[in-house]
Amino acid sequence: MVNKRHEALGLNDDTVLEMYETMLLARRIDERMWLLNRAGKIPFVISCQGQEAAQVGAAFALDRNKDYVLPYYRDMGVVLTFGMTAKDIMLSAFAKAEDPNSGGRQMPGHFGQKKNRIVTGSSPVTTQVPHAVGIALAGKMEKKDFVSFVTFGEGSSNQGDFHEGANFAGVHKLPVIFMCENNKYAISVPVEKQLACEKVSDRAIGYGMPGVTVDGNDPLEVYQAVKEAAGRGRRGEGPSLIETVSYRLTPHSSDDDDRSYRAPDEVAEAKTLDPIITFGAYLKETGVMDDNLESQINDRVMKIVNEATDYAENAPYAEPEHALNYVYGD
Ligand SMILES: Cc1ncc(C[n+]2csc(CCOP(=O)(O)OP(=O)(O)O)c2C)c(N)n1
Ligand SMILES: [Mg+2]
Repeated sequence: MVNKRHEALGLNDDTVLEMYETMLLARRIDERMWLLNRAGKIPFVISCQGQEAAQVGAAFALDRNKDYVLPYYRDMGVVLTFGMTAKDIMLSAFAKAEDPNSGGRQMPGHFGQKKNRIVTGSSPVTTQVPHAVGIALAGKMEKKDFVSFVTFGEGSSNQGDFHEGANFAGVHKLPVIFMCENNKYAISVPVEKQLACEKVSDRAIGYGMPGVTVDGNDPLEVYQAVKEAAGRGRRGEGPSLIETVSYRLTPHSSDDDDRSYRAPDEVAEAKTLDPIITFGAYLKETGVMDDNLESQINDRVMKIVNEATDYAENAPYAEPEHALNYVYGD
């Protein structure tokens, strides 16, 4: 039997199964949203597909009762782990009044839910980074023991917001975990045309923090890196930069045609490393999951996705006169 790497990380079989189920739920919600989009029922999809392992591995390494997360638009795995439900996400996709993210006001993928300390982001990429740093500063000033976890794409790591936030967090030794989900593309621009350095994590040294690059298709490797970074943050040792390398398995969004800038062979090749498949295989090789358990998990996930879809499709839209609520203070 294959070595149970998860045990060396302090994870038991039930926890890694829960990780797998969360990854699978994210994938199946995402797949459903593409179908709904192509059927003309929801306006827009921006996918997590290919990044679920990085997202779920990272979120499981955090404290879901006290840490703050500032996810970017692909982070369905992060927000599901932090307590957002499939129903919440579908309500957002259908832009319905009950959507906890924004009452149906924003595009899907703008995750935000106060009760779970999921801090809403904005459409300009990387603006969540200075916010995460500010939250960490507030936590340090108030002597609270949470870390703030922020994610962004590798293309977005070229924005000034990232560099300003990382520098400030480095100088003030703030408990921030910067996680760059490198999926090799920024819309049509491949990573070779985005960065002059070899790795996004090479940038950490410039801001006085440790930087590592890990396999973003392996939730256990990501878990370990984030766990270590969270420990450093909680001990007052400052921020960390983690780069997870995976691949964007879908077009950039439902409005993009990726055949115009990348070869189908390249996508097919990346699919052989699909974390849903490779982590499922690991669970089987280690005897944690068998075919029967796999089909039970799959059935459970599909039931959740079906119920969430039906609920959200039938839910009411916001009243038109509510459109200006919360735009300005009362
Ligand atoms: C400041 C800003 N510039 C440009 C855009 C348009 N835009 C949206 S997503 C995106 C690509 C981001 O790529 P990356 O950071 O690698 O994230 P990915 O989508 O690959 O996960 C761009 C250019 C934007 N939203 N904000
Ligand atoms: Mg990218």
